[in-house]
Amino acid sequence: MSPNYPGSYPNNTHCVWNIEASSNYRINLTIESFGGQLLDGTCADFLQINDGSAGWETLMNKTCTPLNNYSVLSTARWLKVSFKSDGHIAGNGLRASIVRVYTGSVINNYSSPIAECRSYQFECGNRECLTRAYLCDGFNDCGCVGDCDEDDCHGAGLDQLAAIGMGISIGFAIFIVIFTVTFALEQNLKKRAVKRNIKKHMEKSGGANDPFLKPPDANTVNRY
Ligand SMILES: [Ca+2]
Repeated sequence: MSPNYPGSYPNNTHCVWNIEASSNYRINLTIESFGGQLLDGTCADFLQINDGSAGWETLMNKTCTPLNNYSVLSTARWLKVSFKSDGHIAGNGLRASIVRVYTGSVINNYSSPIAECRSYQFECGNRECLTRAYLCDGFNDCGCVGDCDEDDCHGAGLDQLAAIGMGISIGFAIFIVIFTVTFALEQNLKKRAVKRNIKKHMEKSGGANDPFLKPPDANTVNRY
């Protein structure tokens, strides 16, 4: 069921159910009642059903208009059901049930579409895999309740603090490198400019005999 059923679901609701039956069963899903929101010809609040026979990409149905006693049967032993609402106006929500259907033999010509999470990902309670950046960011990206990305959030998480600290360190290191290189280039340019000026002056005044460039003669030094 969607939250608050049979009342209207909350705004910005995101629910995902990854359903897995035993190896010799398929899944019969019945949408007993559903009402979403159609806005300007686009599904604003919708229900989506994906068949798990070849990954989750096989779309069985996506709707925001009412469904009653609508049934689908999975090809293999997996189904994925998603429900999402936007930020305003809510419908009646979802009530559904599942029954496993014995196939008479083991379905072994399909592999599980439920992926193992990568080392940089977080495994949600509903077996969705999320990048850790989605943890404690204020949005329910997992689409579940319990062991989800927004549970047990007390301010910024350790991962977020570590990421912020690393970002600041990298930024500071880049600043130091740019500052050092710029300073060295500026000093080098100044030295070259001074050398050019001296060379020009020597060429104009006859070179090494130029009193301006020679050290002061002892006789020409004023004495007091
Ligand atoms: Ca989140």
